[in-house]
Amino acid sequence: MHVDARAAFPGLNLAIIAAITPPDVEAGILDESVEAIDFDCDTDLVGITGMTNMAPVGYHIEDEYRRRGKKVVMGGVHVTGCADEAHQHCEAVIAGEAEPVWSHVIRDFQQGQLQPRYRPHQLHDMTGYIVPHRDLLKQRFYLFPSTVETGRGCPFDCEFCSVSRTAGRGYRFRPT
Ligand code: B12
Ligand code: SF4
Repeated sequence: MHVDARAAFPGLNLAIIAAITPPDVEAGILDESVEAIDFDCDTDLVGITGMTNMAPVGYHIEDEYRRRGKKVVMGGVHVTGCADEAHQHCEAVIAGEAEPVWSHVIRDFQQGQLQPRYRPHQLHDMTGYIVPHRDLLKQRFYLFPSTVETGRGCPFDCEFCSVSRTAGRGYRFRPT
């Protein structure tokens, strides 16, 4: 437990995406909740995640990167439901889980053919789950740096909740 932490938990989504990024592509993670953003950093493609409460800030960050000529793609729970809104701020929206489509996004980007939408047709079955690249997270900035994802989805469908709609109406467990 880190007493000088700036946030409670690190998100694992970008660490998972880094782990499924083709090996010839270098990946890095910047968490705006714990560190300053370097808009002039040397990157070819920026991928942004966020929940609904973070979307306005996420869009602002995307606009700043794009003003500097960077290509931006966005994914996560908010844009999975609001892809048209998000697309006003980025080149491509990944509406759903990254695992089935991320290698296609990278390939299309490398060929200069990014599509406006990537919407996986099925949920990731959680077999062959790749260990997130936690080494890319600044672990000292989190109170509890060692989170573990055990499963996705929910069999209930509470009307106020997005989980069963975005992650499926049932449990998918990660193999022990
Ligand atoms: C863990 C968790 C937290 C943790 C950690 C959050 C963090 N740092 O990431 C804590 C407890 C801190 C937290 C807090 C909050 N949370 Co929360 N949280 C979750 C939970 C349980 C799991 C999220 C997760 O890590 N899933 C695993 C990852 C791998 O999945 P993922 O993020 O969806 O990413 C996948 C895809 O979306 C996609 N993807 C995601 N990003 C990107 C980016 C790119 C570029 C690409 C290509 C793809 C991609 O690929 C990924 C891999 O498949 C979900 C519920 C759930 N069961 O999903 C709620 C959930 C995300 N939380 C929610 C909410 C509302 C909050 C709070 C706003 C609550 C509050 N009122 O304070 C706060 C916000 C905190 C903040 N910093 O502002 C809502 C969000 C709803 C929405 N419309 O956005 C959810 C869905 C719960 C719900 N019942 O609705 N949360
Ligand atoms: S995750 Fe969402 S749908 Fe499932 S029980 Fe909790 S609030 Fe209801």
